[in-house]
Amino acid sequence: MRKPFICGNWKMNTRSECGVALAKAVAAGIPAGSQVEVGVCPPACYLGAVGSSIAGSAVGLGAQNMLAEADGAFTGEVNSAMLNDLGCRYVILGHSERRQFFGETSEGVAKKTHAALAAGLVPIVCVGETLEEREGNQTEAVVAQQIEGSLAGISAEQLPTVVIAYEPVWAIGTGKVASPEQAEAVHAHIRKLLSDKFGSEAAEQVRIQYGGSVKPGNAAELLGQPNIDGALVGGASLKAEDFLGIIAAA
Ligand code: G2H
Repeated sequence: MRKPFICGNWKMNTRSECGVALAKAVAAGIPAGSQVEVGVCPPACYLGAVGSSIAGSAVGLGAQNMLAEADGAFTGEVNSAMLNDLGCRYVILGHSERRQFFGETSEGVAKKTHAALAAGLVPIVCVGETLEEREGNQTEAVVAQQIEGSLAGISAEQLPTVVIAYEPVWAIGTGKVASPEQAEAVHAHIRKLLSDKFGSEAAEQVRIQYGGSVKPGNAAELLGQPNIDGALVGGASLKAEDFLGIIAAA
């Protein structure tokens, strides 16, 4: 009932020409009639070029971040109106790299989530624990706090539009992937949290992606779990062949 959603997070990689080639190759490689939703999130400076190259294809465009504010004096930033203008469908919010390197808080992510929804964008809200937190048996509490904070003020009617990405920080770009059982346990926990807060009907509709070293070789087992509804893919989204392999596994 939940459509699988595979999204590439290119992070701060690619250049215009190779990004366009990559996006085109992904669009061309998706089998006709595929039941998988696919997105790519290039760096902000390449959204226009990549977006034009996949216009009308089965691949949606997404941004990696945005500011919640309307136009104004915010040097170096982009907002939801600009992402709309460029044809974006998705925006990744609160990725752990933004929380870690740019001081993003769940409170700030909630503001962005509201702004994204108001603009008709699909927010991909990222949560996940560090290795230290996992080893201290704090995974469930940390994820609960992040979910609670990042979705503050969201209504049950808005919730089904939101995508959650569970990305254990210790599995990001490290080659260490959470086992399907570890990932499923946290995904089930997240769905229970959503169900308690928003009701089971809304919670059942929310796609919860797994992220952290997803590759063609581990994707099928992860995506076969009942509460894993897709993947947010970093490194393996930079090669069309690998990314298409993950899409094929969904
Ligand atoms: C997690 C993921 C993409 P990777 O950050 O969001 O990256 O697949 O490289 O671990």
